Amino acid sequence: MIRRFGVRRLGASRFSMALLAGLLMASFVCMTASAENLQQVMKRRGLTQKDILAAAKTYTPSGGRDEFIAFASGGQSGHIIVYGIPSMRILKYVGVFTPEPWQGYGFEDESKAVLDQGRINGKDMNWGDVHHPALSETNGDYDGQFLFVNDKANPRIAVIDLEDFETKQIVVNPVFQNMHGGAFVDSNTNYIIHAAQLPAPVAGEYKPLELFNEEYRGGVTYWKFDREKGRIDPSRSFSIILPPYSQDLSDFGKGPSDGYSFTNSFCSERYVGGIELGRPPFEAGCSAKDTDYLHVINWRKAAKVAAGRKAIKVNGHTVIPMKVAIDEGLVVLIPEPKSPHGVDVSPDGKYMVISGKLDSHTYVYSWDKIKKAIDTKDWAEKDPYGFPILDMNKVLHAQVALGLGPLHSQFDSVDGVVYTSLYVDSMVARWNYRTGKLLDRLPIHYNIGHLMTMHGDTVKPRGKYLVALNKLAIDRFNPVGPLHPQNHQLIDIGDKNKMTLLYDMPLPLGEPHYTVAIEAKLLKPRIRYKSGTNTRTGERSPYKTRAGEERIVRKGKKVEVFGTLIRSHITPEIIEVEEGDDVTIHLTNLERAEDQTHGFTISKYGVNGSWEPGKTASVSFKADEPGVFPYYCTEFCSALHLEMEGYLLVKPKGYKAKVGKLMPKDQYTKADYEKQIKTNMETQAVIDDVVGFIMSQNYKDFPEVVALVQDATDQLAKIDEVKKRAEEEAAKGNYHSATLWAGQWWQYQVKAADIGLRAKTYLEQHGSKTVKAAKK
Ligand code: CUK
Ligand code: CUA
Repeated sequence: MIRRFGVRRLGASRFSMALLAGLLMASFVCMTASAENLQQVMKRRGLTQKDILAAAKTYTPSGGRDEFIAFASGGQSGHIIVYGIPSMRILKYVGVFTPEPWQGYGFEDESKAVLDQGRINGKDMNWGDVHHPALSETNGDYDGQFLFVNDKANPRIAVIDLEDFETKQIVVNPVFQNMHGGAFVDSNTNYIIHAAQLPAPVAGEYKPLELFNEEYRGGVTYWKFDREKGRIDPSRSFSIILPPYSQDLSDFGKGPSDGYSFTNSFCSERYVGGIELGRPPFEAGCSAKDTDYLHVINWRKAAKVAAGRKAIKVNGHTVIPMKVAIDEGLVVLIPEPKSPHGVDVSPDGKYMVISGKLDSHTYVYSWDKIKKAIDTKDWAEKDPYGFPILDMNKVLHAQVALGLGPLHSQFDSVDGVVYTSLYVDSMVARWNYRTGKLLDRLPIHYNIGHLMTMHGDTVKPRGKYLVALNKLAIDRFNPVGPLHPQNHQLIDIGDKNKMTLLYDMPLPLGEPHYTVAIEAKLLKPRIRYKSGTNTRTGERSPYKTRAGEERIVRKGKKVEVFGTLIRSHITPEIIEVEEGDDVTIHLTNLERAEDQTHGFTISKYGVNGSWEPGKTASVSFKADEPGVFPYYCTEFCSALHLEMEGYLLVKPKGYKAKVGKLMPKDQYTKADYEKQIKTNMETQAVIDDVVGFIMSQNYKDFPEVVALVQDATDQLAKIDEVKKRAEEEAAKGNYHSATLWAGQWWQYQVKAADIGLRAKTYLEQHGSKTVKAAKK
């Protein structure tokens, strides 16, 4: 039918007949290919019914959104990895402890200032061993406002504001040398906990290993979070000094156990290895005993003690010495399974689930029993430092054999149901911590570390999905050399009888440890900044520059450029300095439209940055190399992106300028000018059309469109001036210049039209007035 219609209609020469036949053949093949049905695809790709069902549970069509957003630690990369669940599509890498060039993080002065907060002993620590992200909580559930994450290697905590997914603050621990057990927050994000791991003399002092028992110490830091400011307040933070037991993972209590925190430990043997000195190694000595110590800490009382006179200052930081902690009854110890790796408090706050890597049992402790023992001072014994130890059997609720190498646990939306990772067995165990019954086990690939369920460490787990965060991928993906990606496996936990593996996602950016996932609807990230914002402080930048206020200011050897970025030019376009000048370029992105980011780089000067709509940031450098250095925008921001360029001229010392002609002044004629004016008139007609459409709609109901209209209006407002100049030059018979000014007039029109068309498309797609009416 189609074939006959086409041939009859087009007829014509042999040549075109041949061409047409070719085209029709091609379309015929296409039609066959596109008609391949599900069974055929399954056969071709070797997929089973089960695969198709799994695909249907994760596949997210173009434009579709995810139900949950996950924040994975980026391991050695020092970043945070953001991805969607169930699609497992990676959305962003957030630079935290490490520079991230795309976001300009660690390149602009403003973000350098954040990274600089993380300097230690005068050294840049441009990497981090990122382990545990924690989402801020209100009443025990995620509120979508902040993300905290720790660096284990260089003991630091970072604050990321989820308003824009940018790192805002890094704090360095002033008393401990290495910290693992954080970040975890209490039910209302008063404090962020961070526990020291490998014991060391306090405040980085030197002490010989022979004094390990007397001088080496562990401890826990409680960083005070100031909600109003969205920053950690070091002046109201404190640490408790603890025996050298290698304090490890921690968790805060909830509900009845709110006010307490729980910190594991390993190597409570206080063993010091030294295989080369003839001593048995750390791993032997650190796992000799059958149990280690769970530290139960009354942090609410500790905060009061920290504010009182018994606390001391070490490196300007508030510290509660061990003796004070013992006298005030802030800490009790409970024996826990050997070499534990996770302590997880149940959603109701009544149970603590702890697995020992070297004990095939997972232990469930009862908060009621612990509290009773604490209240009645029912100590079994004291440790060598004087901390009370409870009788494990009096506070245990259950011991459950789940499999080999149990590590971490997360909770389900179904009451009592918990999931535990089995590192050695490479499995996820589903079980009930109330009854102690094992419900199901699912093999994963391979060697799982943490696991994560949706809101799984809050008072209100959402169930649905579990992600196994596996340490080894081995054969799961196409090989990419000896260093393999990590493997995050998505598991369906919606079926109450059986867990089902849905999807493997390679994570190629360091070894992620923990991950947290929040309902996407709880996140409300902004799409633009208020014009002139220093995004790292959230305040208005003193360097904010408006259109028309661009300028270059010289004070002695210091040159400051106040510039702007907007499709498709950088103002100023030429920057002239002298060799040896200290140059700072402050740039403001004037755009309001969504996703209109500009980049800025100066070739061979190592200058780079990213400017999202409304952002002001600065780049500084010494102009120590004379020459001509092009600069340009690094984001493909518009049709004239390549023309978004300029020159930095660094004049050699003592250079005397010779006067010359910049460009020919008679290239364009009257005919060129008239041709350009005609084009401008035609373009204006298109713009009028688009504007007419937008104005006829309820566009003010769509903030995205309002922003676009503002941007377009800005562009159009610039036309008056260049139009006037074009006309003046033409009146004087300077057609060369007149043509160029008329050309610039057209540039503004094109940009306005481009923005206008985006607004029009948006209104059409999002159902504005007439579109809705048409649908009825
Ligand atoms: S850790 Cu890496 S698997 Cu730092 Cu929480 Cu357990
Ligand atoms: Cu701005 Cu490319």
